[in-house]
Formats: sequence, C-alpha cells, structure tokens
Amino acid sequence: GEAVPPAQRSSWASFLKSIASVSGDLSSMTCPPFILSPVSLTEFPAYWCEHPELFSAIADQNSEEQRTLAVVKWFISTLKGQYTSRNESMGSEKKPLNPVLGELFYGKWPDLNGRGETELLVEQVSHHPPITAYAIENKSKGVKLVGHNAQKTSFSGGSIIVKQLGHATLTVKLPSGDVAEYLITLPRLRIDGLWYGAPYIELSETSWIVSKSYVCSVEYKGKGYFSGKTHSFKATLNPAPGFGGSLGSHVVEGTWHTTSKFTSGPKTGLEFHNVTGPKEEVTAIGGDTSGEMGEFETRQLWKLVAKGIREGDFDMASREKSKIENDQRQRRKDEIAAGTKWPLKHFVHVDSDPTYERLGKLGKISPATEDMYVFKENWPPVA
Ligand code: 0T9
Repeated sequence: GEAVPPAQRSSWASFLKSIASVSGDLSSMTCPPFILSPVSLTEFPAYWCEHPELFSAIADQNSEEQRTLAVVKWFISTLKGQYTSRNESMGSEKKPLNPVLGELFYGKWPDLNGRGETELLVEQVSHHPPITAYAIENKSKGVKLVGHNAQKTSFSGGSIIVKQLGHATLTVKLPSGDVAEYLITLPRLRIDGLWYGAPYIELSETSWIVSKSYVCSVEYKGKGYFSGKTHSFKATLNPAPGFGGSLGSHVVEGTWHTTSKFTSGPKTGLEFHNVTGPKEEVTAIGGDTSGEMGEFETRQLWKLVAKGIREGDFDMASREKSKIENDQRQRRKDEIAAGTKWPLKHFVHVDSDPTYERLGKLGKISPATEDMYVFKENWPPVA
C-alpha cells in the first residue's frame, strides 16, 4: 500500500479484508479517512452532461442514422468524466458520501451558442440499497435523459467488481411530433489498485444503446485485450430488424478517455469522439436552508462532513456524519410509528418499464425487465 498514509496502513488492510467478506453493498462500510471523498453520489449524474453541446446536438440531426451516431458519441464522451474524474481531481478513486433518502441535487449548464440550457435534477430514492434517480433535460431542444442507478458489488482477485443496476432512457422530440427513444444500459466496473491504496476503474463487458431502428453494443476492454490499451472500447451499430434496407452499419474503436474513430462502414478512418479538450462542470442550484430543497440539498446536508474531509479534520467529519445518520434513523422510526413513508419528491417507483422491455429485446439485454422511477413533470424548481 504505497499510496496509503503510514498511520492508516493497518486500517486500510483491515478494510480490504472486510470487503472480501462483505458482498453486495459497500456503501455503508467504514473506510480509513485518506480514501474518503467529500462528494456525495447524488452529484454523479452530472457526469452525463459535461459536454452539453453533444447532448443538445442529438436534436440537431436530420436522419435516424445521424441521430443515433450523435447519441452514441454523446454517451461515449461521458465515460471519461464518469469513470476517471476522481483520479484527476483527487489522485485516485475515492469512496463517495453515501446519500440519505430524499437527498437532492439540482444544477444546470447555461445556454451558449444556441445550444439551449440544460437542467439537472437528482433525488436519492432509496437509502438501503442506495438508489439514485435523475432527470436531465434540454427543454428548448426537446432532449431528455431519465434514469436511475444502483450497484451490486463483489470482490474477486483483489478487485472490487461493480455490477450496475438500473438504466436510462433518452428521449428526443422530433420535428414530426414523434418521440425517438433510446434505452441505455451501463457497463460493469472493476476497481483495481486497491492493494496499493490507489484505486482506479476499468470497464468491462458490454453496455447497450437501443432504439426501434438501431442496436448498438459497446464492448469494453482494458489493457492487454483487443487494442492492448487501457479504457478501450468497440461500439458496433447495426440496424434493428426491419431497418436493414435503409440504414447503415458502423463500427467505432478507440479509448473512451481520449479519442476514437470509425473502423468499419462508410465513415471508416474518420474521427468519432474526442474528449481530450475541456469539459463543463455543472453549476449547482440552491444549497441554502431557506430554499426549496432545504437541508436535503446535498452540499448543504454534507457541508461540515465535506469540510472535515477536505481540511483533514476527520473528528469533525465523523461527528457530523453521525449526526446525519442519527437524524435519518430517527426519521425512519417516526415514520414507522406514524405508519407513513418518506414521500419521493420527483419520482414514482414502478415495477417494470415497458420501454426497457420493448427495446431490451432487440439488444438481447438481460434481465428482460427492470423496475424504474418515473419522473414526475413537476420540474424545474421555481427559482
Ligand atoms: C454512477 C459511477 C458509479 C455511480 C459509482 C462503485 C462506486 C459507487 C458507484 C457507478 C455513475 O454514473 C458512475 C462511478 C464511480 C462508482 C463508484 C466507485 C467506487 O469506488 C464506489 C464504491 C461504492 C466504493 O466506494 C468502494 C470503496 C472504495 C474504497 C474504493 C475507492
């Protein structure tokens, strides 16, 4: 454990031992302080839109084929932020703050160069297991992403394996009045580098982007696999059954944290995505107790815990964290006593998702159905 501060080596070693035995949900495990992040998981859905111009560009395409390519390009371009940004900002992957039930995060990306404003809304819809639901919308362009996330973790060969549960649906309002739908599933993660105290993520297996006209698989490989390079992927776009006559096939290969190009189809040789330039972080909305979100706004809620972690005052961090957890326990007890349930603010939980079932079949996605959190359209918040 070279990256582990000497005083925390034994606690890191016992943490590693315990993850080998705790399977399923790592979110509530106690970690040595050096590996704690001051950012809650409710902020992570912002990674979906750190290239707002690629999100809005989905609406600007004039054919089904071009639109699908724009969706895949936007998706691939989010991966660098989703899976490597903590290494860049904090030196390694870190354990995010585990959100409380009802925790909220709202944000936006401004309207620049006619791309329209994009709004983000996140709500922690379950605490145990942790489930985060989100909606991201560019209203002026008619592009909207709604999804939820959960994780199932296990330990294998010294790495943490994270199976992502949940999915997202992207909808695009077309000039014709129709709505194009894209089902998006999520890759599997392996967290390596644990032994050294310097965790980082590699992606594996396959995720899907499926609409009624196209099936796109994205295969992920790390060092030593098809291109030999870390963070490699291969995206294969094929027309869905019945669309083969009018739509073309494409293959794209590269590394998702840098660039990729077309390797098969009419655009062979051309660049596909390029994320070597800057990204645009979300602007958080709210965050003071008098606002609509009150104490449940993530940065407000975790303010003192985050300050403790950032400034190395871990006694304060753990004291403040205990306060939040005790308050949560009391709320759950009170709800049981009153026979009530915590009301979700923006989402409604349902057991199955018809869009997932219909499109999932085209990509042979398993499981055959998944639950979902339907976004109530009572948003954006009145500023
Ligand atoms: C959805 C993303 C997800 C959330 C995080 C596995 C993880 C929690 C979930 C999947 C986002 O769209 C993408 C990126 C990073 C994922 C996190 C990485 C991570 O380590 C945590 C888990 C719960 C841990 O904190 C494990 C313990 C820790 C010591 C390893 C650094």
